[in-house]
Amino acid sequence: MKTRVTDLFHIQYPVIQGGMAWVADASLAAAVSNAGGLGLLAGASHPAEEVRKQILHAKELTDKPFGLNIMLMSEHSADLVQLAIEEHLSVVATGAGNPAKYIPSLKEAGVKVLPVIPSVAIAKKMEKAGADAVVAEGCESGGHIGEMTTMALVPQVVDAISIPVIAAGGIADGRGMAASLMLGAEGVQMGTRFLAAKECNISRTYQQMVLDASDSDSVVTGRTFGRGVRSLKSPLSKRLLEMEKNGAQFEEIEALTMDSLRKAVQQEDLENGSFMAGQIAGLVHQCQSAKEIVEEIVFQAEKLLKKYS
Ligand code: TUI
Repeated sequence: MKTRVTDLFHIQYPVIQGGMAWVADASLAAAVSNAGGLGLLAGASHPAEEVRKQILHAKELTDKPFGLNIMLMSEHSADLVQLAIEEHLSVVATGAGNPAKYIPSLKEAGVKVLPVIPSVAIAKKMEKAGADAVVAEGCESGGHIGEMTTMALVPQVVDAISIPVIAAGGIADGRGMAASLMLGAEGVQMGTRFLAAKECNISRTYQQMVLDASDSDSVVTGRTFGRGVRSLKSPLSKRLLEMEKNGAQFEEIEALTMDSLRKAVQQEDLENGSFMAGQIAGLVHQCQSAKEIVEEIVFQAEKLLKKYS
């Protein structure tokens, strides 16, 4: 399956793994890259030297291209940009902010830049700033989200810009991938499906919650502040929604969410964990290797695309 995205990143399949904070480590990123997709390491809010260890580990696990996801709310963003350049990474993906000021130095160093965007206006800004491609992420996604759905966002972004568009949000199988390509996307990014990968090092509690989730088991907290975060229903999300209803401050909600993602991923903390996942979790029932996931999705999408061509 060749698109401008496979050419751009020198990968076999246009399948990109979400750069999930606290989740996307060397084990997962290398497994996705080895499977022919593009793995991403999560910069999250880690200092550069910690992320460097993950990069070196990933380089031991794969000789295929992989990238670093920089979450722009992190105080270490500038250091992570320098790190990506020093380590000659092939791509930097960004989320939760505007990466424009980092694009010239990354491009000069030959690092491809892939911003995640939630609207047409920001997509246009990113193209102008020199991004190589964008991920158009709908609000079906887990984690920090915008307001647009994938179905409405992707074709409007495709019409608005000339660089390749990758669809994200609500995609977990070949049907979602085929649909994304029909909308004009040239690849997909998936987070939730990879939460159920064998190489994904999250707590058993977290993985089981994803496998057990139904279509309506996620909620969005923080929306009143224009900073929505989608996670699976849990004691904490219930508490957060209650706090929000009672007029809690944004900082209170945000601080609680950030730290609780770590508690969900690294500890079996059902009470205080924030189990970020997308609406498509209801479709994910099985723990499989990254290779099985990537191949199954691509082959199913190819079959569907042939059937309707
Ligand atoms: O970034 C994500 N998803 C994330 S980041 C994250 S870590 C976190 N933890 C707790 C609370 C908050 C964050 C968990 N999930 N997705 C990509 C994404 N980027 N979604 C939305 C955006 C975005 C939003 C505004 C991108 C750009 C933007 O504004 C750009 C501008 O011009 O200001």
